[in-house]
Amino acid sequence: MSIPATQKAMVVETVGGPVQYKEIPVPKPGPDEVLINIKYSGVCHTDLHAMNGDWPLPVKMPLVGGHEGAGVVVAKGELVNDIEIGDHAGIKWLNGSCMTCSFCRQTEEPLCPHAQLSGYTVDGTFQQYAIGKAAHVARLSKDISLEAVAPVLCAGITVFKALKESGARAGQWVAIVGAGGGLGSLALQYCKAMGIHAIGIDGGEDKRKMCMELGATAFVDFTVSKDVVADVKAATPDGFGPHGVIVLAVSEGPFQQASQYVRSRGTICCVGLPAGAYLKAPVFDTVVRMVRIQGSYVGNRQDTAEAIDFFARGLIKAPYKVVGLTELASVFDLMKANKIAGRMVVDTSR
Ligand code: 8ID
Ligand code: ZN
Ligand code: ZN
Repeated sequence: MSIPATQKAMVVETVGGPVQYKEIPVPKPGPDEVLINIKYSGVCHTDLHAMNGDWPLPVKMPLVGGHEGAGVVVAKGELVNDIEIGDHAGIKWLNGSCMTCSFCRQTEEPLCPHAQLSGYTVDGTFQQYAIGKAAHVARLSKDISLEAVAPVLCAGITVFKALKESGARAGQWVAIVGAGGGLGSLALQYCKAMGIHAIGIDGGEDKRKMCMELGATAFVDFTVSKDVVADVKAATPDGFGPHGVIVLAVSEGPFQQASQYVRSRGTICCVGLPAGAYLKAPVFDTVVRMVRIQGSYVGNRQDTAEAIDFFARGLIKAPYKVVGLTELASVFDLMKANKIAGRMVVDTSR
């Protein structure tokens, strides 16, 4: 396989942007790494946070963002022997971890203090050739569509993990806050596949229509509802509210609102990462209703394999739209305005 010396990439030079289409060198994989010819990459809201330097976590600059990259392995280091040139593979948020700390030893590698993050602390997938640690790249069978699976590599893994963390079982109810977005649309499909009733919460008729088509049992439009709390509770058969809440929204309000409609004994899983936001819930209510509030952060290698397996079995079909890599800036503009229903995926060849 011939590998060019240079390639096309979208590069952010300074915090705050903009993203610029550039010709940059193709990186060389280290001994435990693979080089993947990225064909498609999903665009996650995290990529926007990275460009804007929103979080209390230093971001690499200049930066090639992106962490939902699917493609073909074109080179590998000498220590890599369980993945071959020509195999299909995906680069996810967790690019690598130390494998020896107490978190890594217990397959809690997202908590590794030395973790490398794709499109954040190391260059990611908004380029034609990207590097991943062989131990962490997602294995993809060749019959899987690379463009369709791309969003699963962050959004899918993350919501699948959050649903597991929520403890919700088949037949129970979960509210998906931000159901019309990238993570949300996949969450609705995982709920459906897992036999969980989903109450989608988001804004606008387009998102309502999409959420109902994706299998939500009910939808609450937070932009028109006079009382979101009452509407969410009323969507459950006994009116006591959902057993789980997966908060994916990129604003602080819904994180605090969730404690008002979650069912007693229920779990609120915080997944969205709005800049500078804080959690606030009444202590009295949290105690006497035995509410659990917790964070959920991507997934480990096993969650990755399982999330992809759901997709490979044809159980996960969330809407996505493919545009050229050169259009990344306009994707970010739509994302800022909350105008993307589902996921946008960039094609690195154009
Ligand atoms: O591991 C993690 N915890 C993880 C992994 C991946 C992504 C966390 N994230 C974070 C991202 O960094 C981002 O902060 O999850 C958040 C959502 O990512 P996304 O799904 O990629 O974003 P999106 O496609 O823009 O969707 C967000 C949706 O939230 C809705 C918007 O309308 C949009 O559809 N929303 C908002 I903003 N406020 C809402 C509200 N009050 C709301 N929906 C309901 N109620
Ligand atoms: Zn992501
Ligand atoms: Zn570690």
